Amino acid sequence: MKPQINYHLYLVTDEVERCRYGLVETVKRAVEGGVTLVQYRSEKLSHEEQKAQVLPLQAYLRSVGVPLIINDNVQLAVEIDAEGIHIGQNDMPVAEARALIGPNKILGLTVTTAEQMAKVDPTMVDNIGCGPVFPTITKDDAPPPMGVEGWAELARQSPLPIVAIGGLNQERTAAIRATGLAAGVAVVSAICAAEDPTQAAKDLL
Ligand code: TZP
Repeated sequence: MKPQINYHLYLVTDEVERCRYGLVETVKRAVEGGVTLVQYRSEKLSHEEQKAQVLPLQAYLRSVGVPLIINDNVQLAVEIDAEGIHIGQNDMPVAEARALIGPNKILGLTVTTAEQMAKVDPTMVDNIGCGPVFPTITKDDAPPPMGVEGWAELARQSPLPIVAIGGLNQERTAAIRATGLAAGVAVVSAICAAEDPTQAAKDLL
């Protein structure tokens, strides 16, 4: 059975050196504030380094029943039996990713244009990550920000639950939620770089 996912407050982790209290402790504090889903994302580390980092994180998340999604590294997700993966348009084709993870895992896909949205196959994909809504310092190769209206336009065309990402803070998250179109919001720095990740999470609920 596919896990039931609550996308309301989706924490995406940054490289550990940018998590103020280290990876597991930062995530722990954030979950205490209400994070509902966690994605492990590392752009720099080798497979083995990622695995060494993610296993203690997975152990903690399992203990509290919060699902773990792995960004890009489908093989890692399969190896550690994570709840799902998130891939971009330039990663492997969704059908291939779905075949590797099987029918009972969550597959998230990044969409940034109407053309990409029109091609989404809801029989393969479970959720859409869409952004950056605002400028972000976290993703080097991010396309230009689309703004809340641009995001809402894509969200109206989404055949699946859609999550907003990119430069989101308390006020901007409220603007996204006010559209009534978001299954959730995803943040990196608003939580990972916060002095108090628990309070930061609470402020984004
Ligand atoms: N994809 C689009 S923007 C982004 C990703 C992974 C980074 C979002 O990070 P932040 O710090 O919440 O702007």
